[in-house]
Amino acid sequence: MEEASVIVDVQGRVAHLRLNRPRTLNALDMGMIRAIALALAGWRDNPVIHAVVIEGTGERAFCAGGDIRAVRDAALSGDASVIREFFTDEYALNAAIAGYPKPYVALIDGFCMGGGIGVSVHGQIRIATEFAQFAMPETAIALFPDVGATHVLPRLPGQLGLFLGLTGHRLSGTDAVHAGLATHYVPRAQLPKLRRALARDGVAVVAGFAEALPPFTLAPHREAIDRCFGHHSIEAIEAALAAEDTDWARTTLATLSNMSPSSLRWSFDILRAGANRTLTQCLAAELSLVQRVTRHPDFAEGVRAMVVDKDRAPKWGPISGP
Ligand code: QUE
Repeated sequence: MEEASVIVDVQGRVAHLRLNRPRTLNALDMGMIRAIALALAGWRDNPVIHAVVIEGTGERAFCAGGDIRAVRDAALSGDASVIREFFTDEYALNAAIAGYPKPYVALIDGFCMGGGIGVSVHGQIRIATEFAQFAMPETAIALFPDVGATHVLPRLPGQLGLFLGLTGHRLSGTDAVHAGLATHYVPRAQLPKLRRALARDGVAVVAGFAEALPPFTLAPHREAIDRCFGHHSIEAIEAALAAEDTDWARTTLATLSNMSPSSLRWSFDILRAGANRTLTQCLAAELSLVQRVTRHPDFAEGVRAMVVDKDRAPKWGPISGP
């Protein structure tokens, strides 16, 4: 029998979900999304279960994203219903996690990107180790920060969320706590002990495992981030970065120049709009936008360059709407 892509088991008072596609860095496919949603629904009103813990198998990833290759294949063959169903189920899962009536704990010990952010950040407790790497890298494949990121990112301090969502900047575990994407920093070596304590005593034990943080590595750039990313358009942000005359600003401008110029614009617009929307409204707007952008030629080209051929040299088209 094929091994389960989500391993489900109950240890003491705590139910565990383990994302189990380590060869694809636990990227979420349709079967995994449905398995997580079904398990959560079953535990919701089960009085034996006091909390849910989600983690990834393998050493490298919590969850590196979604099955974006399948989405590209569906887009290229004109199969709109596959795309609609995938994102409808994924975003419904993100909403179910946000509204879950019991503590939901993500143990993030490796890559946590895209869809991985969506199955962790909406939960009450997000524990990051020294091997965690958080990012929303969608502008590199001409998508946009989705899975509820249009609600989460605009609520981070200052313009930090817009910076993260447009550049795809990777945050370490401790930086993710500083930014507000994670809630606690716990070293990998402590995870076995933490799992046992969770099963025995519940989520109250988490605070006792959390360790002090080194300084935020973006602290020296926080003012420049707010100054440059506070503008009203991508052109104005790029002009502000060009005027800074620092290595950080030159690197950031170079990063933006690799992204789909169309994607930067629709990502900017939906991230700004998300500041004034509820999570439900954000997910509805994302579901509408994702069905349009996955038909844009930049999306198939971006996934080709970053995921399929891995040449990292996308040939973007001229700026156009989704
Ligand atoms: C930007 C992205 C994604 C990406 C690479 C980028 C993304 C995504 C994946 C991914 C990772 C592992 C897999 C997979 C897809 O890569 O969103 O199928 O096994 O899901 O540069 O946004």
